[in-house]
Amino acid sequence: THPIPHPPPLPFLGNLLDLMDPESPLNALENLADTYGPIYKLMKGKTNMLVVSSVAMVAELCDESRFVKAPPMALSKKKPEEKEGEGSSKGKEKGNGRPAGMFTATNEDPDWGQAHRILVPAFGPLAIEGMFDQMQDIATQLLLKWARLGPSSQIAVTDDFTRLTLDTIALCAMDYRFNSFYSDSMHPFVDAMVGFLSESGNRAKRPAIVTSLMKRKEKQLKSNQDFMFLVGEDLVKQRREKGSGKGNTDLLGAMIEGRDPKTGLGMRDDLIVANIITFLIAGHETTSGLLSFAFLNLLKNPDAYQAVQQEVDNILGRNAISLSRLSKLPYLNAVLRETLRLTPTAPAIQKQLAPNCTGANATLEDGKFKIEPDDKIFILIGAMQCDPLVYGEDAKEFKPERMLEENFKKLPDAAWKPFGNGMRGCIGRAFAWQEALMVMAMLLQNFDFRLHDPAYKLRIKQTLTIKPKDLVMRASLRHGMS
Ligand code: MNH
Repeated sequence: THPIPHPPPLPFLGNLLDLMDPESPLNALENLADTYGPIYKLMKGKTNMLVVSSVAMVAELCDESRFVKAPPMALSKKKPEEKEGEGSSKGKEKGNGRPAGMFTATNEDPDWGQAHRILVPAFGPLAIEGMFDQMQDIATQLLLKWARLGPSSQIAVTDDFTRLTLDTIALCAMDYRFNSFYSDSMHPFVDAMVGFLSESGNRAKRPAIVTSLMKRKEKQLKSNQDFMFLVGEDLVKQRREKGSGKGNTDLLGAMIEGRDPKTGLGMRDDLIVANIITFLIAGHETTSGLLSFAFLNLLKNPDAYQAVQQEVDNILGRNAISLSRLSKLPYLNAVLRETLRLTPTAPAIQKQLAPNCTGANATLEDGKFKIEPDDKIFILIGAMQCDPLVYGEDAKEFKPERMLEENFKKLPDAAWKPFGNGMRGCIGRAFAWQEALMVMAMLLQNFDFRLHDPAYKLRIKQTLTIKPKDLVMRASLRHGMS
């Protein structure tokens, strides 16, 4: 075996300082990959973090019999303490007294298995198609806002896309309206969520010992979390009282009424609440980032912009959007795929060795690099998706053509993983895709866009996800309002 390259660690802080890039820790990790190669090691506290960025090694990491998801450090709770009984746990026994939502749970957590089995059909193609009208409702609010603002207004792109995606997931998941387009200040739930996310993100960058000294931050984090849970509990209670009446197109209804085919049991209320919060968080920042980067790419690449607008005009004309027309937009699909290749908005995922994985299986590149059971393996999705061995020397350029179906099909499986992998891959993928296609199509159909500052240069704003920083556009209606 070969030693895994690594920058020199510092006593006590480990390699933490290497992550202290003024722009973003992600940037720092990518720069280190340029120096140390497609696999390198960082010491963070007591654990080693292996950072991987080649398609070949990611292909191995996608083998679910050898590697499993390691729940993200920034969000993970303390270890679950002893659980009572089997199957669905009593739930109050976890580190902070609350169960883990699907995103943060481990594979072994019976709460994950239960939620997964109940929710996979609720996120399936038919259910998502059933959400079309609600998605369109919110998209129309955005359209009207930009139409009324008029061509001389400066549009804060990521802010408005965040309003859109948040209102969309809340309406589709639980029939609740945040009405973000009707107020300058955010809904109190959203404030709590933003506070919670920003402190969770900051924690990932600080040594644990520093965080443990910041009592005020600790209290704030907890009170934000308490508030989200209170609102969530209230929503579940109200729904139980009035019944869903919406069938299974609503995720809250599916969780309240659904039974686990394996155990016959329904989900506990505290688990439903944890997952509602998970969907609101996982379901909005990523999609809003995707939409923002997609517009930036189009505005920086006039040929692609023209091609996609032409396609939208050919297929939609001035007609209302429908599901069947949305399925006929290959170039727009390619624009979204290429955007998530260059700037995957969930920029990294973590793996670790599967339990009982030993010998040659516990290595990468045929025995070359040995992996230890405690190692956390960090996949830099963006760097991996620019692997020159797969994407060539122009890998960093925006070229939607390489993502048209006939070319996309020929890529190695591991070469495009913005939605993660296998059974722990994104459950909201079809939801996000339908929403993004619809919004892009509606906006391109109705507006001409330009950058407020034609010289805008991309800088990344990183929280748990990434977005383009300070992106400002102007929008003018192409035809009158109909
Ligand atoms: Mn989503 C998991 C990316 C939209 C809900 N999502 C993941 C993972 C990635 C990801 C990557 C895997 C994480 C890991 O391996 O640790 N998700 C995205 C992107 C978009 C997105 C790039 C939009 C673009 N996700 C959505 C939407 C929802 C959602 C929309 C909900 C409505 N995602 C989830 C959930 C999981 C997840 C829940 C965890 C699934 C599981 O582990 O069972």
